[in-house]
Amino acid sequence: MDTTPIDPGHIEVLQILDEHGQIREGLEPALDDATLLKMHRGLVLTRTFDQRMLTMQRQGEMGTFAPNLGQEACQLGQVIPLTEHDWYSPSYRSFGAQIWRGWPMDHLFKLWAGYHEGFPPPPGVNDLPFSIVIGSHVLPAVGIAMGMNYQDKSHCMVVNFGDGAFSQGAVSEALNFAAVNAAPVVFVCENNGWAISTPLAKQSATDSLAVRGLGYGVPSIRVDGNDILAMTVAVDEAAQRARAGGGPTLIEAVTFRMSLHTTADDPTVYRDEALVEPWNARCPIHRFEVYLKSKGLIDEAGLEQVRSECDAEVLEARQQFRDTAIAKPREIFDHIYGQLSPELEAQKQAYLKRLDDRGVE
Ligand SMILES: Cc1ncc(C[n+]2csc(CCOP(=O)(O)OP(=O)(O)O)c2C)c(N)n1
Ligand SMILES: [Mg+2]
Repeated sequence: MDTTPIDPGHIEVLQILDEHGQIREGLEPALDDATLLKMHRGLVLTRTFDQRMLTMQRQGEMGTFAPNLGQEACQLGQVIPLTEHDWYSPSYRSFGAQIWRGWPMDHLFKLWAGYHEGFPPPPGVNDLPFSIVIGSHVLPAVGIAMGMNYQDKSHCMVVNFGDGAFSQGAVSEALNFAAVNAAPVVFVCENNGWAISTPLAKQSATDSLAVRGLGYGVPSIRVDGNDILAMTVAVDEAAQRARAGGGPTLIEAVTFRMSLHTTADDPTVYRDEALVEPWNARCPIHRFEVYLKSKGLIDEAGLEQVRSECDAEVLEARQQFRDTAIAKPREIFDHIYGQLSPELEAQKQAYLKRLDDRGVE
């Protein structure tokens, strides 16, 4: 046996745009002006959608949903480098990425209001529906990536999961399987510090989750998840390596869950608000706006215009949702099993009778 001490490996940490909107020397990516402005619009649209959804939920128009305040850059950065041929497997908090990938917003409103029409990915969008069973979608994502290998396709899969999901055994299996088989997959662990009420320190004995990738032989990197430039560059590099046959990458995107876990949650009962405060200064949108202004790409009036255009777009989608979402209470047993068990069939008949008795269509 070779008794040379084992190199514990090296985790690169990437930040391009610091908290003050300053570029770290020599790291500015070559993105054209139109792309930078499109990225900015994507960030603002994501936040606007999030805020409108929260209001609609509080007014009783929306079901439970998982806000993504503060995680906008992290989410967009993981899909900006993807082509329409690449695949994306989101988590329940990924609606910013889904909008970027082409999910119409009225479709997403339907999804979160509980209309089954909102769940399937729109035609032509190579995304999977998300799974609420945390971590369960990561192995199937590797399977799809393996399929690309078998079919000799030079595309990749990006799969998103949280710091909490990383504790699920299936995620470890997925990393190992992908590494051994050089599956073209980019694992993006969105480390927002919390898994509902469980802080990272109770989830992991290591500060960084990226170190786990080294044990599987997966190139791994820790990225400032509130820096859209760093996220885009890291995912682009990983996606290119995957498409070229270089196998998987693990990206730990460090961010923070500024808001509620879901609208069914109240973090004030388990989280000291003082922990949230420092992250206000790390706002991913603000720092990108400082950068765009310093490049002369936009000014205060231009920012105001983007905000009001995004709001109008979201309100139009909300109207579309209101006009087309029609509750069909008679369908609630129809989309789960191909054939109902005798017990469920009996429940269905009893339920339909109640609707009949009350004159519900
Ligand atoms: C297998 C499983 N166990 C428990 C839950 C309940 N649950 C829903 S979200 C969540 C926390 C997930 O945290 P994380 O993976 O960090 O993602 P985040 O919500 O922070 O985006 C838990 C425990 C679940 N959905 N699935
Ligand atoms: Mg989390």
